[in-house]
Amino acid sequence: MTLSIGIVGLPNVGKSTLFTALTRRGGLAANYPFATIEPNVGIVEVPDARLQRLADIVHPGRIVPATVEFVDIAGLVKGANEGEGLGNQFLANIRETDAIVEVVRYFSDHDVVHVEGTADPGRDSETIKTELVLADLATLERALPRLEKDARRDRALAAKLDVARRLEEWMDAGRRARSFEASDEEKRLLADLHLLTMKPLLYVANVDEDAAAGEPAPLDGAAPLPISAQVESEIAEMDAKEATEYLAMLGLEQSGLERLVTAAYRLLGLQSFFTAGEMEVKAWTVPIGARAPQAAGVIHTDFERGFIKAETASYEDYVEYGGEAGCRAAGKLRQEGREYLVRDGDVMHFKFNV
Ligand SMILES: Nc1nc2c(ncn2[C@@H]2O[C@H](COP(=O)(O)OP(=O)(O)OP(=O)(O)O)[C@@H](O)[C@H]2O)c(=O)[nH]1
Ligand SMILES: [Mg+2]
Repeated sequence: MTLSIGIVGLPNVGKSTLFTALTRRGGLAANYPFATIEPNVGIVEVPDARLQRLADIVHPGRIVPATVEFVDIAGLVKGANEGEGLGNQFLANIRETDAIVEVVRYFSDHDVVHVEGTADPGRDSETIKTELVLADLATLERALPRLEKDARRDRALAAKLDVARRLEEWMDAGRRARSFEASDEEKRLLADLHLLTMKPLLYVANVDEDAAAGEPAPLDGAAPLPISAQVESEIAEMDAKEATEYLAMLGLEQSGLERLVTAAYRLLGLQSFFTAGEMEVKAWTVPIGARAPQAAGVIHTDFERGFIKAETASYEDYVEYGGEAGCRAAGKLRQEGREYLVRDGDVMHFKFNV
């Protein structure tokens, strides 16, 4: 699975600068509002230092990191739902993403125009929230007549209609779908509406260089992740050693990409496990709480169907005992069955039969 993340925010807050730095792909960043019109889509390898350590042990033909897709769209302004700015039709490009990153301007460069005159993170994030809620309400309003019609024909759809109506009322008060009080079962009924405010949301505070290691004030009760898009675009041009030194000078241990991906994994309840063989060392992504056969299924459906067992070592043991043979000799290679709950960093070797 490739995790996909949509980037939203006001115009000129640094979305494309961040996107370009993250994807090193040359998306458009420019000092005028609405620089981005067509959405930029970029796939990024998830940095994970553990992959290299594993490769040093097994000397594989290649290393295959997990990937994350970022989608950078046009900025939203107040009234976008009524066509202000470039309108909100670009939101369609992030309907299918797994999560939303909202870039909020905290940096203080007077040369960079702010669409409201001055940056005010609280007000700005409120504006975006309103526009996303209004976009979702429009989606609901389009869906309801059809649901009503279908529910008359098929009684099984009555529950869905009921929960959609209650959600509309909830959102009419300016609230996100995600905070809607409903059972998980009811929320599942709403999944095919792909509501934007139902998705997990992560705020990125685009801060000044010297605040990149700080703790920006919370937004709507959540702690934003401080990232300087400027710094990220500078380190995107550096080699690894230079980048590490520069980050250290700013009080940072990890790049914005690493911190952003870590935060997104945490937000979405995801973790990584590894396979390590002669052909490749590879990182895979599974939900926390996944059992061994489900992890096997991420690699191949046959692995899940014919699952027998998973020979598993923790990453730490794998490194300490120099690989699978060493772990086996030290009694650190576990034979795990169907009920095994995969842990972050597990190095797994699946036995299956099809
Ligand atoms: N000083 C400073 N300037 C920044 C930073 N991030 C972005 N900028 C500048 O802000 C301007 C807008 O950046 P973009 O990345 O194009 O902004 P955007 O959010 O994609 O804007 P739209 O596509 O118009 O919605 C550019 O001139 C950037 O150089 C930052 O962290 N610090
Ligand atoms: Mg842009």
